[in-house]
Amino acid sequence: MSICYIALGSNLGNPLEQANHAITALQQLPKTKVADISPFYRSKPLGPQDQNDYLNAVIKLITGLSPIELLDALQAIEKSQGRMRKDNRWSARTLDLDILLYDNLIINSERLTIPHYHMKHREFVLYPLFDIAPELILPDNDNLHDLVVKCPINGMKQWN
Ligand code: PH2
Ligand code: MG
Ligand code: MG
Repeated sequence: MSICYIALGSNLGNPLEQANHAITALQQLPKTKVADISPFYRSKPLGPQDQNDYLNAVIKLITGLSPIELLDALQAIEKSQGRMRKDNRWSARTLDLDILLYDNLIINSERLTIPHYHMKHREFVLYPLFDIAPELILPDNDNLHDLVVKCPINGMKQWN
């Protein structure tokens, strides 16, 4: 079994419902347990500013799915919750589920980049990850605590 951390983001179609629905779907994945869920945060959009604030959270999974099987499963959940794939990577979305980390693997393939791009500089990834994994060391030996200390919180608040 492997330990992985998933970033959840939503800024369309009632983000709180999207997040809760996605977590239920993750709990139903084969060979997979939801081991922890961070608090839900409200963050300013990174990228185009003419979109709603995001709900962001991080979820810890223990899974027997391979990275690609997990990616397929996450994309199926995104799709079932109305995710439209647009050309603009940073456009509003009902649900985004990104694999941040998968054990200590480093993967750079056409479909998957793990650790997730730019995760070291995004408050809406680092803070919720730190909430549930304060001792975490990244595959390149960076210490999560040090990354959090260096990352401005940028007005992020609890969702409620
Ligand atoms: N996701 C993006 C683009 N911008 N901004 C915030 N605050 N949170 C996100 O999850 C997010 C974003 C693309 O995946
Ligand atoms: Mg994504
Ligand atoms: Mg994303």
